[in-house]
Amino acid sequence: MSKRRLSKHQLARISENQRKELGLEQAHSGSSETPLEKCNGRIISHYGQHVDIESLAEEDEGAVLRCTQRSNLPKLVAGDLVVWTDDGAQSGVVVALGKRRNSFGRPTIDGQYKAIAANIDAVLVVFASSPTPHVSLIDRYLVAIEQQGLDAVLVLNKIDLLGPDEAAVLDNILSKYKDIGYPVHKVSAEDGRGISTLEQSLSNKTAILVGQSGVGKSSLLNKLNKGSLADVGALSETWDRGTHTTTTSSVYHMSGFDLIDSPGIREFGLGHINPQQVFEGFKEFRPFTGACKFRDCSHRQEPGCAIQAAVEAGQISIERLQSYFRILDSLEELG
Ligand SMILES: Nc1nc2c(ncn2[C@@H]2O[C@H](COP(=O)(O)OP(=O)(O)OP(=O)(O)O)[C@@H](O)[C@H]2O)c(=O)[nH]1
Ligand SMILES: [Mg+2]
Ligand SMILES: [Zn+2]
Repeated sequence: MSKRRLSKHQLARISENQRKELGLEQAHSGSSETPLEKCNGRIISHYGQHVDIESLAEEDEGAVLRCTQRSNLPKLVAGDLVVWTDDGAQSGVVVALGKRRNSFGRPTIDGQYKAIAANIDAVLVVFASSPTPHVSLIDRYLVAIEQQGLDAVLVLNKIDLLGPDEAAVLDNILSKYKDIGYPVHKVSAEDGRGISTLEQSLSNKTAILVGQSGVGKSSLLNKLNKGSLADVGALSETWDRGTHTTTTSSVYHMSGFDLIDSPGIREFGLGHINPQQVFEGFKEFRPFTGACKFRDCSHRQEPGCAIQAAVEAGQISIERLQSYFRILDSLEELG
């Protein structure tokens, strides 16, 4: 990425966000990790052996520099606040990582949690009519998002492509999530519908776009920016899928908020999550915690099951309960 200068307005906002982060962090600090007030940079993206950081140092605030990182540090991710030192040649070394307020991530192949981005306020789960959306993928995302204590927002993109039948099916899906309490947005990165409402909801936040390859995450970012920033790729001609155009997560400054674009995925594994966390990840189940007759109720066929009763009473949708079972079954297969 080439070095770019940010506008005065953007610089002012970064400092403001930075101060906000410091305030938050000091309120519940007490850890031995690097205090955030010492941080002078923010990771914009991670490429192979390098990271691009945005300087938060007074002298060159907003400048973007390519850095290496000390080998004792964990893998740095977009949104991390760090301490870097200048090596005098328009580049630098990251020497410390500030305490992460939170992170969003997914498991590695051996089931270890791996962060994708840090210090975020909302996760935008993007889906579209094409590639075909899978409700169980949405639910997997929601479990992972809930487990990290982050706010989830559902974004249906490409509404310009919907015929009436398809629109009705998707509306039905969306209304279920709305009932649970998740904000939902229907947008088109093509014709701009829904974009300004989405934009308003992101004010002063740092949000990350996640979802399958090809659903239009980068296109949405460009539309929200009113100009082209991120590369967009066509869908595969043979398969109903994207072509993995975005290859690394990157922070972009928009007007009044920050957006992190992330690479699309095919599957979202939950190898880092245990069955109890899956239950908690279905947030409409939580009021019924401990209410079943049997303490180890599987909620499948036991008598006196509060979850089954809630389904009967229309408080939990049968689709979500089935999705919960599917996720549990997939965890068992793993292991
Ligand atoms: N009709 C229509 N096409 C869209 C819309 N948004 C994106 N597309 C198209 O969908 C394709 C994929 O868009 P991208 O923005 O690259 O998708 P992505 O989610 O960033 O994909 P990855 O980077 O591979 O994860 C491109 O051909 C876009 O032009 C939309 O709202 N309507
Ligand atoms: Mg992309
Ligand atoms: Zn039960």
